Amino acid sequence: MKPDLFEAPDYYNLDELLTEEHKLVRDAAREWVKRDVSPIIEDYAQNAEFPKQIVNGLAEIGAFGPYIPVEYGGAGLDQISYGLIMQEIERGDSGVRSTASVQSSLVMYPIWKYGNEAQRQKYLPKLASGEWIGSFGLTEPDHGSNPGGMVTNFKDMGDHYLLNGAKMWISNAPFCNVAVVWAKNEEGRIHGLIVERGMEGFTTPETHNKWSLRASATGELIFDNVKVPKENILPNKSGLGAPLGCLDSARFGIAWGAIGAAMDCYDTALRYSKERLQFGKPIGQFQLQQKKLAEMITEITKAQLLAWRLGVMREKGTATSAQISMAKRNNVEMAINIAREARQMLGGMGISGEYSIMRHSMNLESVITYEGTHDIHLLITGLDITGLNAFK
Ligand code: TGC
Ligand code: FAD
Repeated sequence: MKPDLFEAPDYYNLDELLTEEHKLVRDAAREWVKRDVSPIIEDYAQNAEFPKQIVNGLAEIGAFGPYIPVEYGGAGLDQISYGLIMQEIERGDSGVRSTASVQSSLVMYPIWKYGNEAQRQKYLPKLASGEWIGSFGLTEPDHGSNPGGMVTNFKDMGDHYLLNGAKMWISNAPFCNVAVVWAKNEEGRIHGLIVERGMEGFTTPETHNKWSLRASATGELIFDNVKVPKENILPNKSGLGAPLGCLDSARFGIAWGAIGAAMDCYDTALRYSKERLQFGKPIGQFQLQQKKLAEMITEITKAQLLAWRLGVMREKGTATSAQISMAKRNNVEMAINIAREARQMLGGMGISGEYSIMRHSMNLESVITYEGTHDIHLLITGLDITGLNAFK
């Protein structure tokens, strides 16, 4: 792969909206991605392998639990810092950002918010340091967009719960040490259970043949009469709102992360347009190519403003789930469109692993699907503005 020459676009001087701490956190993540992710990620994606050696680095830049209090090993940062870290990681690769998103928002967040003190003390420091990796089991083979229909279930056996069912498309599953699993009790109420690797009847087969998110490990979580200790249930919230609350946090991170992927594609295409000569001129001198670049930077700038404002509202605690949906949907679509246009600007080189664009483009096909599909987020906005439910 070409050396990482990334220069971040900031057309509206948005750095002026950031604090010194934001910039320090962002720059540390940016440097780490340049040093430890960019040089290796193409090979790992080509080999469909997660680069486990970057786990310590992710922990060091605060990517595991950016906003989890320091007393539990988290970085104790604010929401905009969290967003900036996700932006920088996804600038490197969406699959690496996936690992950080799942660990932070889908595993540490529910343990912190819905768990008891013993659970926080037991799991959060190990997850923050990267000693343990977590996964989040909500999606099932027959229940993706409609997680409320899940069939994974547990029975109260007196001194333990007996868990049965299967989860599919689970990031980090093949090597996770611990999984936050959503399942129904005998009354049909959804609860979160903490399942640990090594519990009898718990297996995590890897999903192969992915053309997208190849540097992230995806798999199933299978529960065949797994005895889960009673102290492993998350006691402080139940119902579908519990997993959906975690998704709010992860979707917020994706709204920022997608900007990173888009910035990388734009920056690569801009540089290429000045270097590549055709008909005796740099291709960046042709109006058609300038149109692409001008539209890219306009869309990136709009997405940056949306994410920043959402971060301010998240920090104040006023952002609604529907507002988060709008940002996730808009910014991922923005990124996928930019990846496609940028790829065309590189001509044949656009499909080569010499450059990051095709990898981003393929990754974003997962990002536009997971954490709620593009359609589902549109319907969430539709419901919010009309009061009419078009899901069912
Ligand atoms: P609905 O009846 O609307 O709601 C059920 C209960 O949940 C509450 N609620 C929320 N609470 C917190 N945050 C949210 N965002 C919430 N949205 C809804 C709601 O108030 C209600 O509470 P209560 O107390 O009245 O019971 O539920 P529904 O069954 O109609 O479904 C609504 C729908 C379709 C929007 C929702 O189910 C949905 O978002 N579907 C998409 C599924 C999804 O996003 N799955 C993601 C799986 S995880 C993943 O993809 C990780 S990828 C990670 C990576 O690698 O980065
Ligand atoms: P479906 O729900 O079957 O949707 C198929 C199509 O129908 C979509 O276009 C959808 O928009 C549309 N559709 C569905 N319902 C409606 C409706 N009411 N109105 C209009 N259109 C509708 N899940 C986890 O729990 N944990 C993870 O860590 C995780 N990681 C993932 C990693 C990857 C790489 C991928 C690809 C997925 C991951 N997922 C994870 C699962 C992801 O959240 C689901 O794929 C997603 O929610 C969509 O579910 P589905 O694939 O079953 O599609």
